[in-house]
Amino acid sequence: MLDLMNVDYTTKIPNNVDLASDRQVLKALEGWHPGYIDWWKDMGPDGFQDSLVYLRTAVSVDPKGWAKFDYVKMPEYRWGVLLAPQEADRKVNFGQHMGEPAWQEVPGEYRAMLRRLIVIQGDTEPASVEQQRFLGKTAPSLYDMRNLFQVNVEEGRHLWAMVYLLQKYFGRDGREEADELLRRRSGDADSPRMLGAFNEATPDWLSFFMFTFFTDRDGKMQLESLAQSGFDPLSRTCRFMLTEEAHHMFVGETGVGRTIQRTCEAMIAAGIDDPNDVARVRALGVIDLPTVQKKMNLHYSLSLDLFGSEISTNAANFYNAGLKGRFGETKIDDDHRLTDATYKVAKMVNGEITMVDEPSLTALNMRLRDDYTLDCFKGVERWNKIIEKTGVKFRLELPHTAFHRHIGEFKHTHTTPSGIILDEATWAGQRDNYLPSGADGDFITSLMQPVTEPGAYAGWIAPPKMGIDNKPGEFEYVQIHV
Ligand code: BYC
Ligand code: FE
Ligand code: FE
Repeated sequence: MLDLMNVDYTTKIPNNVDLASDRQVLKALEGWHPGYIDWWKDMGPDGFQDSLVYLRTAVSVDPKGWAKFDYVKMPEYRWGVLLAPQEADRKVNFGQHMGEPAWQEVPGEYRAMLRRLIVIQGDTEPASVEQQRFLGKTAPSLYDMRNLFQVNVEEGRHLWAMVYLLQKYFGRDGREEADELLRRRSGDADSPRMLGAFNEATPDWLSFFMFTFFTDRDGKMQLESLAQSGFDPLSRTCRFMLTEEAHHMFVGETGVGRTIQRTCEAMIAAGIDDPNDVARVRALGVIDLPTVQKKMNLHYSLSLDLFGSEISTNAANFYNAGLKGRFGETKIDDDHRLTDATYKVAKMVNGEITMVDEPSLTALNMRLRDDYTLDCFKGVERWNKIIEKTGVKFRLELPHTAFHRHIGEFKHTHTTPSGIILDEATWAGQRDNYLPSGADGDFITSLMQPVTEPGAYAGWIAPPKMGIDNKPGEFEYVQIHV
């Protein structure tokens, strides 16, 4: 019998969905594979395609021991199709079909909606790889370089996950969408990626860490909502993706944590009390905390945009149809239909930011965003603990949700990070105090000198507390020239 916990590595495409006996889908995926490899070689990590990278590969979907570690050349990584095991008798757990058996096939009436959700999710995955493709060249250590590449190959696998759903369940238009996913390019003027944040540059390692903290965390929230889906194959796919997502957020959280740790240690050693004495802190070759705050303001606000408009009929339709739930849907104690419920939404009323009761159904994006903000807040408090322990007097704060927005209720409003409304001219004058300026970027770029000696770290970042796979400090995570 086929063991759905373990991954079949005998086929060209590792999987636990019995592709071997699903000839049509296997053929479609095998047809898509060469284009994917071309895309990876063109748009994946630049300059390291022949290096040996100490990567984990999924060998099972059992949360205990699903990964094995080994040196792999990235184009030879075994990208696979891995779904969490099917739960017996799973139901649609919300919306107008609540209580019906979960769907194993696409309900005809929801085909277009579902395809759109899957395509949007799929589009972000290769986009992030494209955004990060030059970072290997300025990695602060082999450990960090390896983590970057691990994140990249797993985002590649997330693309596979969505392409499998498109090809298996959406016939010809699914195959067309799968091809389009390889054609769009992050930041391209004619053929950009679908969502705003995925067309922004990731110019340096602090941005990379902020991205994996804030933007991959949007991934977590969206995947949690899609894991609730009544369309069972989507739910199972997202459940396994979430186990990988945890590492991406670990990379972001510890990356920023190590950066501020190093900054604070250097300040203490040099006897600098004032965190706002930017010039003196920078002279130590570390990133001053106000600049870390500005980077955070940027990446948090860009990531908030990924939740869509606060009030959205799309979100209500996805929910009613049983396609996309709330964060932790099955643990929430209510009717899971939301026909009469209301939710407090931040809106502009007479030029002021005001909390207004709105129907919960149309406010689902706002609700998910609130859950996200809370999750971010906890992580930022862990960073603040690091600062506090060193004795430096400084706190990082999430900016107001109205700050620097391009989607939704506040897209035409300028505010300070604390949410005070500004006119256009004042905003223009203050912008560089709130968001990274050209000069801030130049300074950070000047620190981005590669360190490729095993066990060594760039001066602006502290070493990690522990190695990957319990490897010792001197471990050569990437054999660059082989
Ligand atoms: N940029 O009704 P609205 C991840 C469009 S990240 C550009 O408010 P809705 C990852 C919208 O499409 C997770 N356009 O939006 C992280 C709509 O267009 P139409 C990715 C935007 O639909 C790191 C119109 O504006 N997954 O996995 O309620 C590394 C009106 O919008 C944006 C998902 O997002 C934007 N930011 O909500 C790697 C899950 N926002 O219909 C990976 C699937 C909105 O007028 N997606 N628009 O043509 C969704 O659930 C929803 O599509 C959204 C938007 C939450 C994104
Ligand atoms: Fe992903
Ligand atoms: Fe991710």
